[in-house]
Order: sequence, then structure tokens, then C-alpha cells
Amino acid sequence: MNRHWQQLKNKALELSYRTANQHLRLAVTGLAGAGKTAFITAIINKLLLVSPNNSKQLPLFSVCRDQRLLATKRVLQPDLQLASFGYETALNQLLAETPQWPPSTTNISELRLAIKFRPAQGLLAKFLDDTSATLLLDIVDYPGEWLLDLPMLGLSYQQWCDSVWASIDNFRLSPYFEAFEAKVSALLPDAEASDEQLAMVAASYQQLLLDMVQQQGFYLAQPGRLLLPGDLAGAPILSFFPLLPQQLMAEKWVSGSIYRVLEHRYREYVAKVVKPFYYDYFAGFDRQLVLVDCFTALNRGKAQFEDMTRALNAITQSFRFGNSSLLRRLFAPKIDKLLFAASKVDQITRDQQGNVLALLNAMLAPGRNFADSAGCSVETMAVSAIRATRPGMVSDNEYGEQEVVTGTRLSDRQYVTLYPGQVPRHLPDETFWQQQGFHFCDFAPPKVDSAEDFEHVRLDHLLEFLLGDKLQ
Ligand SMILES: Nc1nc2c(ncn2[C@@H]2O[C@H](COP(=O)(O)OP(=O)(O)OP(=O)(O)O)[C@@H](O)[C@H]2O)c(=O)[nH]1
Ligand SMILES: [Mg+2]
Repeated sequence: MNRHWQQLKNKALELSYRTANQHLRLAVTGLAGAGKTAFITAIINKLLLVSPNNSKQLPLFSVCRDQRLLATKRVLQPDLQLASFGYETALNQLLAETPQWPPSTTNISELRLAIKFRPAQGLLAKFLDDTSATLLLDIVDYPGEWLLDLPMLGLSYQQWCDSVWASIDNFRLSPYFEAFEAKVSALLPDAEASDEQLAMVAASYQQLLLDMVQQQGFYLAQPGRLLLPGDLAGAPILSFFPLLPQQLMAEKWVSGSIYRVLEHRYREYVAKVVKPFYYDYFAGFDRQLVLVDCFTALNRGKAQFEDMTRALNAITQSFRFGNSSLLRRLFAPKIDKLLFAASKVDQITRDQQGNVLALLNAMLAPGRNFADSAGCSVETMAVSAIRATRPGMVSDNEYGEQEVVTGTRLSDRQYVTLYPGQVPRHLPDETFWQQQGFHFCDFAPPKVDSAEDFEHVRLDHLLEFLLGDKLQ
């Protein structure tokens, strides 16, 4: 009986040692400007600062609240080929004399933290000699646009062309559309293809996509890599574009024709650019956070807001593990927690924060059941990584007591008190857009004396959802 007990104890010990050093890969994504870099900087900052004597900053993060988080430090990152997340640079900019938000980033980067904690209960707590365990947390920042190419995996060139032209009304808003349309119309799809001619039309398509995203404020643009070609700039694999619907009678065209060459390049792009992202990175993520900036999209207008909603639903396709045979065929993803978080909610008054969450849920509704079925829990939240405003109240003769926010406006660095307006609880209808009763304002980062002074909204709640169970 005694020996049996000893054996059992040894087994448990072995198991607990094995799980003592856990490893988690957390991916953070979102469309351009969603707040990824500011968010990652803020959570690293908070985690590095927390200790049993300094647990006030993250009250809803149980490992912190229970004073079990002993120390966090940055350690060498595992992937030597990925850029390192520029934490120090970002933090220094936020702490500068005139605080600056970190600049826009366009590539994948990562960073590893070692979080030392005291297990709460269970085997781990009973058997570990020094009563501490370590969670290695890899945080990976990658552009959400990379996920927007995913639907291309399931489309033929012809189907892709049709799907691009479905947004023709949006394209018409760009001054570059006419030139592109004229150049494509002039092509004879059965004529012999030449590199120069295709490169010229592709350049015009690239100009159109760049204008759509950077000037017109839209989000969906395929192929995504055309916006940020990097080392693929000028390569034929990026030199393709959609032909017009009337040019798509595919069966007629012979090998070497413009149609066939574009089709071939499209397939190569899907095989050599889109697929490897899923194999190389995506398949290795354990948990995924998608940040969503609802306010910029609302400011931009109806067409842009609806485009962002479509883009978000295209992104959720990447997480349809349960029912997508396409993804299951490609690789076995293991993401078990997926969080969509509305970012920058310090930009609005407190009475509107519930509305943002309701709005985000409404935006995601079309693809809502996507991941639940595959044992992946999905959650939505409203957060702010670095609080740039303070809430307040003003009395108004006409409206009575009114909630406001105060902060330094980014555009002119004036200290302002304002009511940014109402956030719709549902997908906005025509009347909402006609009334335009809001203008959400970008604020400068707060001026603080030390890195400890940054405030946040619900980062602790978010960390509890994403990491809490691994720090038990
Ligand atoms: N008020 C407020 N503004 C924020 C917050 N986080 C980010 N911002 C604003 O959003 C902008 C974009 O934030 P980033 O962190 O650079 O966003 P990103 O997703 O990394 O952007 P890209 O790298 O360009 O894709 C910043 O320059 C700030 O103006 C926040 O917590 N509160
Ligand atoms: Mg960034």
C-alpha cells in the first residue's frame, strides 16, 4: 500500500514538473491602426511591473489579485527569423517629453516573457519544491490584413474576380478607379501576355488599392500583400489583378494568354504567400486576440463601416476550424480561446461603453458560431490599452448633467473637454448616418512621470480571459 502510494506520488510529481513550465503563444492582430502596438506595449509594461508587493494595477487578473504573480521578465525570443517586438522604443516614445504613440508597424514581430508565479492549488502547488512555476508567454503581433487573404484559398481566379467586383461601388469612390478600369478593359484576355503590360496594369490596381485603404478609409483589399509588397515588390507573383466580368469566359483561353497567365499568378500567390502564413505561424498560435477600432470606422462613414464589418467577418473565417474542411485539410489549428476586443474605449464617455460592446457583437453576428463548435471559446470585450482621457461631468442648461471626456487632442495638442457622441448599439441604419451625431477624437498619449503611471481600461479582465487558466 505504501509503495503504491509512493509510486502514485512520483507519477504526480513527474506530471507536475512537466506542466510546471508551460508555454503559450498569444497572437495579437487587428486591421491597420486597431491599436496592436499600443496594446502589446501596455500589457508588457503592466506584467513587467507586477510583483506580490505591487498587485494593485490588475485587480481582476486573479494571479495578481491573489499576489501569486512573483515576477515577469523578458527572455530570448524563440524564432530567430522574426523581428523582435520593439517594446523599449515604444515605451520611450510614450514616456517622451511630448508623449508620442508608437509609429505604425507593418510586419510580424514577437517577444517572449517568462512569468513566474505561485500555483494556486492542485498538484502543481503541492509538489513543487520551490512552489513556483513559470509560464513562457510568446506574444506575436501580425497585421490583420494577412487574414483577409484567407478566403482566396477557397476561390478560383474567376471566382475571386467576381468577389472583387462585388465591391465596385466602393471602388468608384477612388479617383484611380477609372484609369484602372480603362487599362483592364483594353486588354484582350486571349492575347499573348507580356510581363511589361501586366506589370503596368498591376501597378494601376495597386495604386487603386492603396488609395482605397489609405485615403478612402476602406479595409478589404486583395491581394493584401500588394499594399505592403516588401521583398516581393516587382515580382510577377504580385503582378496580377481581377479581369472584368465580361472578360471571364475562361474555357476559351489558351495557355500563354493573358487570362491563363493571370490565373497562374493568382494560384501561385495563394500557394506561395497565403498558405505559408497559415502553416508557418497561424498553426502555432494557442490563443488569439483581435483588436477592433470601431470609432475610426464610424467616423469614416457608412460604406467604410460596412466594409470593416465585412473585413471582420472575413477574418473570423480564419477561426472556423470546426466546420471548415479547407482549414482542417491545411493544418490542425489549436487556438482554444479567441477574443475580439473593441479598443481605445477611453475615447468615449462611460455611458457609451456598453454600446460599443453591443455594437461589436452585432458586427460579428454573421460569423458568431464560427469557433464555438470546435471547442474554442469566443468572447468580446471593450478595453483601452493606455488611457488617454479622464471621465468627467458637466452641467448644461439645455441637457442637464452630461458625461464628458477630457484629454489632449492629438491633432493640435489642445486640452479639451468634449462629448464625442453616441455609439449605436446595433448596426447603424440610414437615420443614424444621416444624423451623424458623433465625432470620435484621437487623443495624445497621457503625460506621465513614470512607466508605472499608465492607466488602462479592463486590461486585467482581458488578461484573465486569455491567460488566467494557465496561471492557476
Ligand atoms: N485613446 C487611445 N488611443 C489609442 C489607444 N491605443 C491606440 N490608440 C491610438 O491608435 C493609434 C494606432 O495604434 P497602434 O498601436 O499603432 O495600432 P496598430 O494596430 O499597431 O497599427 P498598425 O501598426 O499601423 O497596424 C495610435 O497612434 C493612437 O492614436 C488607447 O488605448 N487609447
Ligand atoms: Mg502596430
